[in-house]
Amino acid sequence: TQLEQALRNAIIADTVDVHFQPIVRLTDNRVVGFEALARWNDADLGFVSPAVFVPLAEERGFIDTLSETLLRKAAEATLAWPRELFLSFNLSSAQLMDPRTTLNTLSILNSVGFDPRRLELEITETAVMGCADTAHRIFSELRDFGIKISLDDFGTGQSSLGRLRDFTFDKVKIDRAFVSAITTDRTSEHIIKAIVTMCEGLDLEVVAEGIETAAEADRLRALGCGMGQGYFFGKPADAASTLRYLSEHH
Ligand code: G
Ligand code: G
Ligand code: MN
Ligand code: NA
Repeated sequence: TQLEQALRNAIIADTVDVHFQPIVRLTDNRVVGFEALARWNDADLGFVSPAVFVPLAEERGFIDTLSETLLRKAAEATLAWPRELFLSFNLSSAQLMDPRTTLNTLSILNSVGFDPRRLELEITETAVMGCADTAHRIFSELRDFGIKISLDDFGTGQSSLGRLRDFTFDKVKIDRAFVSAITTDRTSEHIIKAIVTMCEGLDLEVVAEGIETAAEADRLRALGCGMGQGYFFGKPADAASTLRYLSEHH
């Protein structure tokens, strides 16, 4: 298809970019890390969402190439950051079924000079359903090198709790759907409260995603949620803007 060809060309021409969105500690709003997000603005097609081109790359078997390029770019960008913040990177389901993922990831980090202990890989609940054995092995290999694993979009997939029981995670990211309802809907508030309590018991870190207002941040802080991410703290921005952001925020 036209889209597929354009994406292949963009990967070859190295024009798929990576943006960064801040993740803050809610107690004092200090920036503790950034999530890397793929951005592709095609000369002919205009802006294409990663929600479209990531699945396409997976389906056509070039997600590895795309993802490796993005991870390299993201890790390189962190070298200019003024302090040691973590980098969170989204891993696709196809990569969790590919036994080469661990070595590929480590060799990129090694060549860039990025400490694996600063990397977190985000995985959605549906992604770990595909090939549980391979995913288990990849998880434990990655964690042996100090890479952390986050469960992304928590609460919206199928069998969220089953995932928590069957796999070892370091962090849970509460889906935006719960967060955006927290100030208006008691049910969402109770659900978030329960997730926070559960994560304390399981010794998991918690990030609330999609925080857009001060009221939402206040509510989450009061509920004991450790970290937050969303437009209220900062939108995803390119490497240069991220450096500027870091010089303006503590
Ligand atoms: O940034 P945005 O909301 O447009 O992202 C849409 C979706 O694409 C999200 O689910 C996000 O996790 C995913 N995504 C963004 N960048 C990457 C990436 O580099 N790799 C993978 N696998 N998914 C990504
Ligand atoms: O699936 P994942 O959680 O990786 O997707 C992250 C996406 O959510 C990013 O692509 C980003 O564009 C989007 N996002 C981040 N913060 C906010 C927010 O505060 N509001 C909304 N609507 N989207 C957000
Ligand atoms: Mn994510
Ligand atoms: Na998410």
